[in-house]
Amino acid sequence: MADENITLYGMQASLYTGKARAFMRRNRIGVTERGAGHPDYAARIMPQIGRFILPVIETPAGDIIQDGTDILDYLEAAGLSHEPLYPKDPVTRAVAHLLELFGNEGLLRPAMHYRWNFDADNLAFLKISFADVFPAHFDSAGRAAAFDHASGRMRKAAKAFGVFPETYETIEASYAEFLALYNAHLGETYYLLGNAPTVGDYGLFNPLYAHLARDPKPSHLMKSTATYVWNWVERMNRPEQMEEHTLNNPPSAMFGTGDFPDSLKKLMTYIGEEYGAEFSAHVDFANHWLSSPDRAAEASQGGLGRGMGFASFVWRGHELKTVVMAYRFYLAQRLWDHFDSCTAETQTKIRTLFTASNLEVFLDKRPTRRVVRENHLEVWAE
Ligand SMILES: N[C@@H](CCC(=O)N[C@@H](CS)C(=O)NCC(=O)O)C(=O)O
Repeated sequence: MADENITLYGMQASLYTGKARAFMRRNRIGVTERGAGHPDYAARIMPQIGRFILPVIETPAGDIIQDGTDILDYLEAAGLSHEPLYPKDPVTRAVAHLLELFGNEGLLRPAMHYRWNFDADNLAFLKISFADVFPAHFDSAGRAAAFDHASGRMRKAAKAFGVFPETYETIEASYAEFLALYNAHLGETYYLLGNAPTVGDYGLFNPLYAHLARDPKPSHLMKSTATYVWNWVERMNRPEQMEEHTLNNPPSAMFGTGDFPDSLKKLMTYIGEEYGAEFSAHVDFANHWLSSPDRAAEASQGGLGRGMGFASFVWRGHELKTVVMAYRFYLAQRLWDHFDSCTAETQTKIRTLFTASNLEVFLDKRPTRRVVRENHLEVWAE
């Protein structure tokens, strides 16, 4: 390797690269970023991870880690972080895992809508941003063709997440509600769960950075209607040690069970409304899929494609069908593993808190098999 830094293969406009980069910046971990158009990505990295996907890190010792969540855990386990990813209080940690799941996966509709349905505002910007993943030898016609191909795939992906002309208005209203709630919360605290970022902040950072803070259309929306959220995005992405002074009474520690502010509980209630039915339908779909003998045999053969099929549910008055991805269960398992490891007394506290916001589905609705990651792919465990 060229230096002693970790190499991050990513892209400025990539949603899932955001949290890996922010974590390394905040923890001042030496990193050299390469766009995935770098020749090493195609020649050395892709053959090892088996598909085109971002982010990936390669350590000076030659370890290759794919997946934003696995990257954070790897760096934390290597002792490279100075801010703990997981809150010590077990109830707070359950909330962090819920927000990790929702942040990674529950805001894809606004992220994709505000990126791909405002071409007059966004397209010139996106064309330049996407060049990160194109080989350097492409000429301008090659870049234009590659952008058309990549953006065509992403516009298709937006539909798979439920973004259609009939849902645009509801997506905008629902995202405005999210921004208002998160903005109100961040008017009381610098981070989601107190005085330092956790996996919950990093989960939310994914959609709220590359798409919703950075693309021109939603960037203006965030700056003009949710300034505290914008400030949080900047803070999450900043390597300098900051002495903050802009809030009147920010928490001096992480929140604990007894002192969750109302603004956090309102955000949790929003998650139940926004994402509960979808999550539940996806688990039902996966269990049905797993219960068919052919599928079960297929599942035990190794890597899963990204999407298993489409599940139907009602979202804010719309009949939606969205793509079911095993990766979401991989994230939800982190909440379940934590919950299952807690004492009965703590479990009761977590359940009481989740029930108050209609979030029991996220504790109780589970696939019949676990998802594990093997050779950089999601696989159903035996
Ligand atoms: N769970 C994955 C999600 C990665 C992911 O979907 N990355 C996108 C970029 S933000 C990607 O590589 N897409 C390429 C494609 O689907 O072709 C992670 O965090 O690594």
